[in-house]
Amino acid sequence: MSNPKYDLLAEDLEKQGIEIEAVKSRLKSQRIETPSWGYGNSGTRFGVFAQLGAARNARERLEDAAAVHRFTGAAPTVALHIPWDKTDDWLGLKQYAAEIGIGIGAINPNVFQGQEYKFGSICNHDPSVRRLAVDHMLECVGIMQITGSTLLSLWFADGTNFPGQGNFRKRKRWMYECLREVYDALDDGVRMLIEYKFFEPAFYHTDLADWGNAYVMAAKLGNKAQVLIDLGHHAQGTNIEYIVAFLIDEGKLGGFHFNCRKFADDDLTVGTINPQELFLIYTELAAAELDPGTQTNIAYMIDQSHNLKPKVEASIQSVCNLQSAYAKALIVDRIALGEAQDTGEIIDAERILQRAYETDLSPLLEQVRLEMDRDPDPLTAYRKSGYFEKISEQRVGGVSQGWA
Ligand code: PSV
Ligand code: MN
Repeated sequence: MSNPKYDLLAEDLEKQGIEIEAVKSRLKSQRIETPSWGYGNSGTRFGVFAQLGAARNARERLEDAAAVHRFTGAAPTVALHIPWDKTDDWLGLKQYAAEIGIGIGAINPNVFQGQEYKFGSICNHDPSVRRLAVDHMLECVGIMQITGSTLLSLWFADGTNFPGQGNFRKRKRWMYECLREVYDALDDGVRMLIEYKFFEPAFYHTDLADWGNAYVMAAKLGNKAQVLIDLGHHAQGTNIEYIVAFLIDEGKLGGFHFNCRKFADDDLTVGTINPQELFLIYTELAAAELDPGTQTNIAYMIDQSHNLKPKVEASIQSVCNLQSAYAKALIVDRIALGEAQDTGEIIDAERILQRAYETDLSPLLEQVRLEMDRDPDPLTAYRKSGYFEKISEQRVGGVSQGWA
């Protein structure tokens, strides 16, 4: 079935020298992982607002992730957080995931919520707490062997609130020792991703404050360790696309947590407040992907826990925003951009990016979804499906296992 809007767009893009079939095939292979913790009740430190139909346990969270994948075709895996998703039957959970059409992705240890972690985990002055944290991460490595997960995704709440509270250099060495032990337990083909955050819950200093800190740890550990960029973990003015390019060039960009940084944690919808920034990030990612000399293995994950928007809808919206940013990045005229950069034509370089960014690619994305046997408008299709009504009726009462 031909779609006149798509035909017109395809014709225009082809005139610009863009190979439309190649762009479509990249879009079809785009994979985004959603977080299990995004489907349960969550909130801010001021309070939690319960939502109708919010997932109460790991199985329900898998079901929601599977729904997001059914409608988008681009979110085939879900990241788990341990112990929020803990079960005594990992094999059973894995089988259930397969039955409902979702895979288990990154495993996220939680070494920040237990009472014992009040003064941190792997940088804690108390060796017995550091031991506890390492043991929990090793337990997660064991879980990965059952679920078949290839990513251990690490974030630490370690830091101090007051000058003099901690010995920075000792903490740095403890961190490395602990990470080393976990790293050495990783199987072949498994990677450790190290996330950084310059604030919260500690505000005087955090032990992995920025990409440089995470990079140093990853570099010392070895090839299986890489840096994870969470968009929310930067100061407002940070140029994230530059960090992306730099880490890719060093072979140390392992993954993303997509969200929006205009929040005191990291939970706003990716690509809604600053879509141009997301496009510029994807422009770097696409540049690396299209360069035969550059090797990348980047895990694209969302890290958002919506407490205002309906959760499954917000996840579908986020996946669509990521598809849109990627599509625009794929149509950048890279040859012309390179020429403009090499000749110092700043205005031309900027206009090349602007042209791609301002092109409405929704007919292309709709066409891609149709060719993938999905509805061209995932959000509307989801709303019409009755899924939300079903979970709202079914998920009443019971105890919620997880963040809140
Ligand atoms: C911390 O802010 C973080 O970004 C880490 O990735 C956690 O694992 C996640 O949020 C959920 O709390
Ligand atoms: Mn994160």
